[in-house]
Amino acid sequence: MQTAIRIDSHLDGAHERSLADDVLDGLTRPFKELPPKHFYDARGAELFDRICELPEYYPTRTERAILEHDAAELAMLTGAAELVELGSGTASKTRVLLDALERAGTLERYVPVDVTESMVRECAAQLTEEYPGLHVHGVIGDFERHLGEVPEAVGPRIVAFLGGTIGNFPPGSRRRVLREISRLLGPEDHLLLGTDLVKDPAVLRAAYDDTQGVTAEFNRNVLRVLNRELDADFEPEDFEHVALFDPEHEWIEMRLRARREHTTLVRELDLPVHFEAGEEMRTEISAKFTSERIEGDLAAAGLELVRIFTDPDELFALTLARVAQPSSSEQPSSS
Ligand code: AVJ
Repeated sequence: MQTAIRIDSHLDGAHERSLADDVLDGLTRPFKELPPKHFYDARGAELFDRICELPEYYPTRTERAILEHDAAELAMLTGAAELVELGSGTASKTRVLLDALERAGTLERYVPVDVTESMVRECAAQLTEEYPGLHVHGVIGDFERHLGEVPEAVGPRIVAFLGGTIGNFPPGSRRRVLREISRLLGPEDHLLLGTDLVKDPAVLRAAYDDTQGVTAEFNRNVLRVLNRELDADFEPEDFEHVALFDPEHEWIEMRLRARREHTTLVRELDLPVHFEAGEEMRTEISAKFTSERIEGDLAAAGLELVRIFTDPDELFALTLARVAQPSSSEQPSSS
């Protein structure tokens, strides 16, 4: 008998090395910068969950509403036997899709890909219980490095990259990530991509600078990660949370602004880091999209749009895409 759960782990200390490399690289630049992926230790993940519940932070609940509204349509358009989810986390939105695929009678397997081992194991156990007959093949790893470890498809698949996380990548890397994801897609498969949309800057700024200060705490949490993992001596309260909308790039930037001049020591790297009073360090970009940008990025990755699903206020988009079919104009028939 085949067991319902299989989990492969690809964690090998590379994550810790990448933190050290990113800190050495990012904190020695003239404009200091830390990549957002290091926000998510246990406390960071918890703070992010709280952000998702905030009245100002519309993306999570809007994406869920779109899924709830259009899951049946997605099941019909894709006929998917499996759902591969990149950055699956607690898989809370996943159930909406799994329900629709189960109702359509096509669901066979769920493949969560996430760096957090406990989340992959717990959701595998829960989902196999909730969906009798479902196989779960978890991949514990980083979606920037371990996409090659995703198993062969068991049938038509949806690769879901939800939440708007693609917006964390600047334009060039974004297209590289999409191209790598596209390698998981055969001719019968689909990508389901969540992206936040361009809108009133005041709405955007509020979503990243909530009145309760949860996002500020989330932002400062990266300093606690550095303190713990690299034996640094940041004083998180020495930094002020900044969230601004850059209208030229159409992205939100989060920064940490030093309240006073000081030098921090990152002991594990033997690295003193000096901050001027008022100096700002970039900790995240979160790109906001138009349908043109979504289509352009897809095309650059060899993908084509099937359909964009959005909410009535057009706050957020879920885009269904597939590998670009050579069009008749590009490939004139030789016969
Ligand atoms: C998880 C990357 C989609 O950019 O909105 C939330 C992270 N940062 N509040 C986003 C985040 C500040 C979030 N993503």
